[in-house]
Amino acid sequence: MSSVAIIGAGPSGLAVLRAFEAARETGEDVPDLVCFEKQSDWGGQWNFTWRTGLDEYGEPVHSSMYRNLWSNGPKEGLEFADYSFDEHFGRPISSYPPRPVLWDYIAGRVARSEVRQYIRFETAVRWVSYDENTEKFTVTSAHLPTGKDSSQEFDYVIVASGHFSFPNFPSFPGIETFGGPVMHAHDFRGAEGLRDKHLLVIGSSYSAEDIGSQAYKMGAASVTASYRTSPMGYDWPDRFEERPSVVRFENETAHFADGTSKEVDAVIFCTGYLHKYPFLPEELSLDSPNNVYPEGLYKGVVWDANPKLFYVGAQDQWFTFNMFDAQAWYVRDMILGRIPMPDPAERAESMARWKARFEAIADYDDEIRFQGDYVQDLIDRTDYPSFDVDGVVEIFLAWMRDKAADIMNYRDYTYTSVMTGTQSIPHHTPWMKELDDSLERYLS
Ligand code: FAD
Ligand code: NA0
Repeated sequence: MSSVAIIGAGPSGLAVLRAFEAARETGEDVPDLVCFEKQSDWGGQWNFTWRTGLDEYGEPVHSSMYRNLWSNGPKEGLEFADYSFDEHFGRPISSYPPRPVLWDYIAGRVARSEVRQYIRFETAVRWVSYDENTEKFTVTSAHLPTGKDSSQEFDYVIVASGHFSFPNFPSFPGIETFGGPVMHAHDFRGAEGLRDKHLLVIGSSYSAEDIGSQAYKMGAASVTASYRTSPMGYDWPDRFEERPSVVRFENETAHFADGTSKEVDAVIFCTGYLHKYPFLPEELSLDSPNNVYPEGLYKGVVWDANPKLFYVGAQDQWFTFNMFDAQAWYVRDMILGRIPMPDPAERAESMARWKARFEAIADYDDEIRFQGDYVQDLIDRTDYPSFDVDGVVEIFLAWMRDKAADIMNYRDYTYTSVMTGTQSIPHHTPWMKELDDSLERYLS
């Protein structure tokens, strides 16, 4: 019996466990599985913590999520094909649920199976090495409550440790003279303290958009978003504006590339995250910007330089949970031998074809279609329940249009599930007025 180590029990690692469980349910012999998870519960980013910096064991805190985080895309885009929202909640819900509701959904699918027994919680993977002679990996991990280290051999390793946890934290001239709070989005836990404050967010992607919107919602005096390459360009309300790059700080004054300046009370770096795998040697470690086609991965999951190592969830994400499923089922079938591993030349040819298409991506619409085709390519090759991927692409395109039309209220819009045909219902309270993100309030 072969053995598989899975690093991380977030949505990607859980997708892998669920994929093997599904094979077991059909009578297949599956490998010995060990899933290492450094947090005390599953859910990855969706497992909120109030902590920042280091946790109670001196480990870097994983989750970058915060209070009052509501899904930034419609749930109809991420729905599992084998476990619908209808099945979990028993009735239609809105299209943009808050974090605890999505955590409940993720956990609900795996809680009713046997997969929890494979997870070693509060156990951080410290190092993975590969022996060319034995063709096995050695995974060294630390049980955090006891500090006890242990090592174990595996035939395969699946990296599902996420890539929105290690901040990309640039510097700006004069920032050391800024007297107010300066933090990265990774350490942001809620906007309540920003009421009546002037906030500067640096960046022009999801974190800048959402943390800026949170601050606005919670009564910030003003929000200024500084872009490096291009503005988000939404029709922002009064008190919310975009300016080009910060060129320097002088105490509490930020000076921008267009010659303007603004005095602000707090600065949040929404400058993204690094792919960082401190437990992997260089030759096994993915090194990529955050994009939809990281280099070195055949079919987006097989580490080409050592095809016994896999990554799940390493792409930038339009599709999330159902893409992790598509990847997990595919990786599972490679490990089970249901899908043969192509030789290096065939892998190189496939990667070159996808890369050429990736390099031709012109805009976000193209990028969404690229990821849709990638998901379709994977689900066509396994028994993961087929679903209308093009329908999901259309939902994402509609979401982009709806955001452009109404950036502060788009979360009040509703969409139709391609899995069940269920039309979602509006949440009982408009997003701008809803200050309670609890599951109880949501379902009330
Ligand atoms: P993660 O969720 O990051 O899980 C990785 C797991 O690996 C964690 O549990 C971690 O503790 C564990 N781990 C890491 N290193 C080790 C180690 N050395 N040893 C043991 N365990 C380890 N997606 C959406 O679809 N909708 C959203 O609205 C949305 N909002 C987001 C908001 C924020 C602020 C962020 C940062 C991301 C958001 N995402 C959203 C994307 C999110 O990353 C995915 O939904 C999903 O969580 C990715 O799953 P994952 O399992 O790949 O990674
Ligand atoms: P993210 O927004 O944290 O989302 C991660 C941004 O940082 C880009 O705008 C980039 O600009 C900018 N940047 C990088 N270096 C910079 C520098 N030196 N100076 C100025 N700007 C700089 O990160 P990215 O990678 O999207 O953007 C980096 C993930 O978190 C996403 O998957 C998102 O879905 C998720 N998220 C979700 C939510 C919700 O669901 C909220 C926050 C984050 P440039 O110039 O490279 O364009 C509510």
